[in-house]
Amino acid sequence: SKLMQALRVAIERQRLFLCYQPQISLHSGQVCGIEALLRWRAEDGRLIEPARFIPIAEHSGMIVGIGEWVLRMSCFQQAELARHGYPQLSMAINVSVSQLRHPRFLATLQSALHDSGASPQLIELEITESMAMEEADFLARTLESIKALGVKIAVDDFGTGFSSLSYLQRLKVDRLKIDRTFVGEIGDNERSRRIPELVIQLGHKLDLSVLAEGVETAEQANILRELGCDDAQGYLYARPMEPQHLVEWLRNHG
Ligand code: G
Ligand code: G
Ligand code: MN
Ligand code: NA
Repeated sequence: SKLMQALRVAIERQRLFLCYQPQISLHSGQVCGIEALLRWRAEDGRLIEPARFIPIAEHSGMIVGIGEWVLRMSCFQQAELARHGYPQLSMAINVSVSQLRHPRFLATLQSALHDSGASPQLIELEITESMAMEEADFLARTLESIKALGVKIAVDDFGTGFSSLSYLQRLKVDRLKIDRTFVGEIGDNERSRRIPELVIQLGHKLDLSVLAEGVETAEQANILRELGCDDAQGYLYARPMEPQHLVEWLRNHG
């Protein structure tokens, strides 16, 4: 397709880059981590959203190379933040299923950790809930190898899949990320808080930390804190930003 060809050219011309969005502890108010988010700057300067090109990258196999690059860049960024005086910040990295399925994935992860000097305990791979559901057998083994390296696992978009709870029993994950569709309505009425509340309780019962995505207002943050949610991420705190702005942002918000 045309978009696939354009993506191929964009990779050659290094038009893909990572933005970083801070995550805040609702307990302390301090920054606790960062999520790396992929962006594509088109030749005319517009940004193309990952939702548009990740599926094409998956379909064409380009995701393997892209994913490898994302993994390495994010690990190097974590190590660089440590050198800048932020040695405790975790780095969340989105991974796709075809990336995990690739026989070289573990070796790639290991060399990214080794070459960058990133702390494995501060690297968190995000898998989506639908991925966790569909690939439970295969993932159970892969996640064990990943966790043997000390790397953490988060379930992204939690609550939007079919939420069969059986995979949570089987897969050794560390964190649930409440999807932003639940967070957006949380201030509207008491009823809209019931699912986030239940997810927080479920997560804590399973000894998982819980992060709310898409927090845009102080009211939402207050409600989530009252519900016991651990961490939050969203425009209230910061939009995803380019790496050159990250350290300055941290200095002003640390
Ligand atoms: O930043 P934005 O809302 O546009 O991201 C939308 C989704 O794109 C994310 O939730 C995530 O699932 C996916 N995504 C973002 N960056 C990456 C990446 O580096 N790799 C993969 N596989 N998916 C990503
Ligand atoms: O990995 P995941 O699909 O959850 O990616 C999160 C996406 O949500 C990012 O692409 C980011 O651009 C977007 N995002 C982050 N914070 C907010 C927010 O407060 N509101 C909205 N609408 N989107 C957000
Ligand atoms: Mn994510
Ligand atoms: Na999400």
